[in-house]
Amino acid sequence: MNCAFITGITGQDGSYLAEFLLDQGYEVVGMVRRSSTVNFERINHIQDRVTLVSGDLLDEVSLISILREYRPQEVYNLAAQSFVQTSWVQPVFTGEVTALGVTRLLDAIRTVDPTIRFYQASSSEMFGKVLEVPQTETTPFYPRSPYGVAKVYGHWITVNYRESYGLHATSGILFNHESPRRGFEFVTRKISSHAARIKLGLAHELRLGNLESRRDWGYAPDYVRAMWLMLQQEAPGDYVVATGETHSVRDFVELAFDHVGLDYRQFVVQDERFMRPAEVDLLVGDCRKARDALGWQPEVTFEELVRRMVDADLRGFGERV
Ligand code: NAP
Ligand code: G4F
Repeated sequence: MNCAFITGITGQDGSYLAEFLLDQGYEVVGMVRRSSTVNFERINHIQDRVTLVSGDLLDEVSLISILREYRPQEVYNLAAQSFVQTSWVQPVFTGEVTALGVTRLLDAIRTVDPTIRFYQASSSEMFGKVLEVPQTETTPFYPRSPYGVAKVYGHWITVNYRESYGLHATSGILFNHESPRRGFEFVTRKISSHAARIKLGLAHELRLGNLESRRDWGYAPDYVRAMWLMLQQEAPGDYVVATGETHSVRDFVELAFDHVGLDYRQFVVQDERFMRPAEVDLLVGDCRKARDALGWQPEVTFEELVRRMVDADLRGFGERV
């Protein structure tokens, strides 16, 4: 039985990837951080089918011990301080986890078993103030946040360990991907949860920042499939994973509120607190390489994604009313 080790298993992507790998017959080992309250909501339903181990990307000793004990063939590094806005408030911490954390894990792999296949969760945020439209694997990076800068470091250290030590180290440059399991602080879930709560009479307004920024939004379960496909390739590499479509935050709001029969203009309030010191105005990816080499393509459309998120929140909040 193949064994896969996932950092960030309690997050949106980690939970979907764990489900996917279990379905493929993998033994799944997931790293969780010690905290005073348990936050296993996204993996409650599979908790008895995965092995959860304590560790932290800040602590290389824990990474080495886990690799020595479980001997995985594949490692998926999904753990990160992943919220862009927080990266301006905690830039050093973001760098420690999201940038240097990658080096700690790569070095643990090099020390324990250099045949392990490694996946790094790189991000379209690295393109930032985009230098080319659409963005591909060769588009130069111009990050616009401490998070984006940290991800650029994570990307290049992955390439460097591949080239320096011959590791099977792959960087998946994933564009935004969402789901009903998305954290409430990210704009899509903030919108879907507010549309549902307003419809149910549980809230009366939605405060947002920049409505004009554009993102290439896909569906998270489609994207974790791409991660796995990358590690099944003979050679490691870099892959853009995206839908090729771009929509504004305003488009997302309009669709979400339309879906519950409301006019968003009556509820949305622009609030300076949610504007960013430097914005990424436009992201749209060209995933031709992933399509040709991996046979990957997205299955859920933007409109369907919005509907699924709003419907899930209507059910979730509806049950609590
Ligand atoms: P998420 O929901 O925020 O999950 C992040 C995970 O990282 C959580 O499990 C968190 O654990 C864990 N974590 C944070 N700091 C850690 C540390 N010091 N040591 C160990 N674990 C730590 O993120 P996501 O949306 O699933 O994204 C997964 C990865 O893909 C992230 O690296 C993100 O930056 C990257 N990415 C995401 C997208 C996207 O659109 N979702 C796009 C491109 C790249 P706790 O539960 O304990 O906080
Ligand atoms: O949902 P967001 O916070 O996602 P962002 O910044 O694009 O980052 C996400 O995607 C990246 C991939 O490109 C990942 F690497 C990263 O980990 C994360 O998953 O914001 C999207 C857009 C931004 O332009 C933001 O300014 O929505 C705009 N926005 C407008 N009002 C808002 C809000 N974002 C948030 N979070 N909250 C608002 O009230």
